[in-house]
Amino acid sequence: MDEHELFMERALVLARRGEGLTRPNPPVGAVLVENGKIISEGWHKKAGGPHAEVNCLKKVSGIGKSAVLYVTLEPCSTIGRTPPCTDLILERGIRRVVIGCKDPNPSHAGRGIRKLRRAGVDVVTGVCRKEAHALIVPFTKRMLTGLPFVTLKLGVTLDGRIADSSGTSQWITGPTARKKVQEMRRKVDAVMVGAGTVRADNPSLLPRPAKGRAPWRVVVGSDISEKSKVLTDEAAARTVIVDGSVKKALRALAKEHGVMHVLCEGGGELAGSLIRAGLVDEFMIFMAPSVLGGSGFPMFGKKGWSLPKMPRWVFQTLEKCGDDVLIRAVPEKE
Ligand code: AOF
Ligand code: ZN
Repeated sequence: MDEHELFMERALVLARRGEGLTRPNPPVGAVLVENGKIISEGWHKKAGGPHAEVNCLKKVSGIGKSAVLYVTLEPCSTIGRTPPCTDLILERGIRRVVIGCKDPNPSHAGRGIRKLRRAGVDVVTGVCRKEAHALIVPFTKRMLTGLPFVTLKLGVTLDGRIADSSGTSQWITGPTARKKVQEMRRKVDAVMVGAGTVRADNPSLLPRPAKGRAPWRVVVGSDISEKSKVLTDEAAARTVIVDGSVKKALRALAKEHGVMHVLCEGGGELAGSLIRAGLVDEFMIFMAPSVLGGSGFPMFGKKGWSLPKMPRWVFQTLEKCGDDVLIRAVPEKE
């Protein structure tokens, strides 16, 4: 790893602290380096609040000529809720900026880089580009399509069952997998389930410990008890009931509440319908080394596909997760 990558990795770590907090803005991290040492750090905490660069630069007074600013995302160049970071960089006399990836926001894309270069700043781009891109995938999806990025997470047996014939699903996967799901809930803007899952498990759908994070809860189907946790707990105001088109509801959540990343946690019927609607961007399948057999609930519902029409995925990663296995996959592009 070269020096640029080392400091960009640190900026990425800082940026990740903002995941789940910044909607509709992307999580961004910045570090200021002088003589090979980090002298200041910052990250974006909230839309409307200071950008990562501002949080990083406000902590230092005199900035030396040799200082290098590392930012995971191209600095913004126009006035949004906050003034442009490119102006601040120039004002503070920074002569060298290292960027992770370009901002997909059409009102910035490439402009920030050009503006800095025109002012004589030495700009290096694409350092840790893959990771920097990966971090803002939900932001990019919403920005370019108006729809949030949907991760479908299911905990299944080896034979693809999510509950036994009585509807009991707790617990198919082990504590390590469940802990990982809590981490995932902390990073998203909304957690979605079908009404059947609310009836069967009465989940809160909130991350534990919450630590200031309160993703929207989305329940698809209206047939749930008034006493359900999602309707009665302290975060009840943030529950949306969808009794119609899921796509429309997701678009509205993206538009009105800046929701960029939705985690769907089942059940099978909703999972199947999301696939049919082409709404799933990523699959996270936790597979337990156990079997429920034919009477258990199938992970994608009762209705299937014919072989020529079956959905195909591309496996991305496969890892052991406690006693279970975590498969990350994405839909195959036609
Ligand atoms: C940066 N640094 O930390 C972030 C950036 O409304 P505003 O002023 O907050 O601007 C939002 C846009 O700025 C957002 O759509 C994205 O393009 C960029 N986000 N840019 O230089 C940051 N969060
Ligand atoms: Zn900015």
